[in-house]
Amino acid sequence: MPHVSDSVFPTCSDEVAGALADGRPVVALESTILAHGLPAPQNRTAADELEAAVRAQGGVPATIAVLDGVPKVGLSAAELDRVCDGELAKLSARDLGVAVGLGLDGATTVAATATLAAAAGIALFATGGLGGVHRGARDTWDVSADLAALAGTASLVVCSGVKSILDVAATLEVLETESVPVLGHGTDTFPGFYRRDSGHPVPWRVDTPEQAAAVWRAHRALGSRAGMVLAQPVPAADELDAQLHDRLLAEGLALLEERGITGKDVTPALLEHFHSGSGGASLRTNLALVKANVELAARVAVALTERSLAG
Ligand code: PSU
Ligand code: MN
Repeated sequence: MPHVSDSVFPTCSDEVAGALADGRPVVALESTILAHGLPAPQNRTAADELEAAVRAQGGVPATIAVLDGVPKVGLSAAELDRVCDGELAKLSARDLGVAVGLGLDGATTVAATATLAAAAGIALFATGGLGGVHRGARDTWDVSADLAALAGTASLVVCSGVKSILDVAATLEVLETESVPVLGHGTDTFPGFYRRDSGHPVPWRVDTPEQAAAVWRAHRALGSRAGMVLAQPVPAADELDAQLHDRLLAEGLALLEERGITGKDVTPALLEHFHSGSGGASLRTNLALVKANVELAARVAVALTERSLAG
């Protein structure tokens, strides 16, 4: 189990600690999507809805953030308020030590959340879209640390593919190089976040949470240290219109250039452009896909705890 040192071992809420001790299904949820991916006040409602979605499937939610320098796994309502209200820093895996060492607050990305979740013993993790290789990465070198984290962290991330703002083909190549299995759930094509189909095939397909759980068990039993991606498309009724999507993407990328936005501000700026430019349509899409991913993650977590799969 990768953990940094005993002094920064994540602090689990009583509920999460109890569930882990009893071997009950737990699903990790990230906080960057709340603090930087969704606007207020919808982010606070989303935080509750996502946790409720885990519970509805029989799981225990564990939203993760760093508060006052403490990596927390499982947040109280007041702590969720802080994540959603405040001006929290965006913490990727490399920033965890800084935040802990300096006693800061921060919202954790996929990379940082997966690191803390695995350290706490939580395999399942749900988010919206994985970070990846950005368009133009040949010049900017902008490749999300989410990929490196997945390469070395035992985390099963349920997502709607990678954000369509990225270079999807290059991201899939990196995942292949890093030996991170990529599974489509009920689909032969890799999802494109706001859109159901990124135009790229998915290497493997499963059709049930039980199959995903069986693959994860075997992946771990074979000794892989890598994570795994379980990708499912946004529900058809919530998909963003193709033309609107393509227009907002072109505009958003131009805006980045114009404003000189780089580094960790790129993804939040593009998501915000989609949300404002679509009059809220992309926000509905984003919320719908995260909720569906959280539900699927909880079902896989439940399947993992079932003894019939133990062999
Ligand atoms: N999924 C969403 N919204 C988000 C993210 C994922 O629906 O805001 C966040 C995750 O925290 C992910 C981050 O790790 O975007 C990627 O940021 P970057 O490209 O800077 O690595
Ligand atoms: Mn980046």
